[in-house]
Amino acid sequence: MKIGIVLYPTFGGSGVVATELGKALSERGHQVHFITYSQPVRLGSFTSNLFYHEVIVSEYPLFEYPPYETVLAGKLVSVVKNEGLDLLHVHYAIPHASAAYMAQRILESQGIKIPFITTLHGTDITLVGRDPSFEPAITFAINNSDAVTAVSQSLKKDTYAHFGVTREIEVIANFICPEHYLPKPEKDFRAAYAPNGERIITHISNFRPVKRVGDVVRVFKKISDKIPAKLLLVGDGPERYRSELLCRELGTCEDTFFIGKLKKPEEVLNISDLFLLPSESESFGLAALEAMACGVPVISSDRGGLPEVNEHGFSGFLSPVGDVDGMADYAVSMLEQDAVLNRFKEQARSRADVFSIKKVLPLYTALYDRVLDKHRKAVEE
Ligand code: GMT
Repeated sequence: MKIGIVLYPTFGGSGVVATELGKALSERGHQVHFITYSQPVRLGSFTSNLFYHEVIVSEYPLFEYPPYETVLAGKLVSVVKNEGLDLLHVHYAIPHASAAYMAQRILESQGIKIPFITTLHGTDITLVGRDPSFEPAITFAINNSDAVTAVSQSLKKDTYAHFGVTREIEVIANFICPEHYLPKPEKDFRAAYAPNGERIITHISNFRPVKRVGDVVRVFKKISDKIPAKLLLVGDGPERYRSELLCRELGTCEDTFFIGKLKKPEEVLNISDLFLLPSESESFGLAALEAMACGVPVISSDRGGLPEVNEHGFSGFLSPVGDVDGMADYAVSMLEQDAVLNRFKEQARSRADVFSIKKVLPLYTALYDRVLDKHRKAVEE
């Protein structure tokens, strides 16, 4: 199969999932073409059937806002025609689904028929997408996709609740490639951060308000009042400065490390004892799944898709949003004794196995086959 994957190339979960999906498909013999504005951060090295097509928007003084969607649609038309793609799979509805729809119509006018699949990831529906100015285009593009998937039951429910979506949405959960998360002893720099055997607590995000990084810092303060611990904060974004101020206010700076963005989060996760994700909303929580894959238990909020990923009392614990005391109590209950912590670590890893690429990839390829089959029949009629 020749598949075009449209994605955000950044550290965000939707881009990571789309990149890993493309890599896994190419390893199984499919030809994959990534189409986006910059090289995806998780791409790594190329193989013979992986391609990257950059979308470049020309600058022109008239454009206060560069017309990315129009240029993307044009790029899709060109890649579909020149590479002979069989289908397009767009990750994140805005503006990828409407650009794909536009490309589909243009190609149809030239006698080329190609289906497109839209995968909804979260903020395209729960946050940004709810803005009334986006809603009509999103609803239309979802209803006119050849297939739509959502990364959790919760996101599927939210999509039906907030958009006039009438079509079927299939849930295909996010996934991890377990072998990427195996410990690499040469990269074990635990002693650099925790020289006296302190517990290492980690949070990874884009530091947007929805992630509630302030709660991470507050929970850590309560944990470190009881147990020697260090906090590693990975990522960057609008709330970083405020989080740094809060550390100073709470007097936890000495034990906190702001590491910044990392291409390989597993290097930090492999030395971590606990992962915190107290988000206001989270359609899935890929960062939590990556932590679990490294054998790191998770304390998260109970919002959105998180209960579908983090099994309460098994891979970690769930607490209501903002319940800093509850989250700290759960953390201490896990971190106090090695035996308890080790049990949770094993359980976290085994929970992550449920989301292994081996189980999830066949769901995508089966969907591709179904969509292509239906499409071929429609063309023949
Ligand atoms: O976390 C973010 O804000 C980035 C965003 C994205 O589109 O990359 O993440 C969303 O998609 C991820 C991959 O499906 C999910 O794991 C995240 O839960 C979701 N974020 C939110 O719902 C806030």
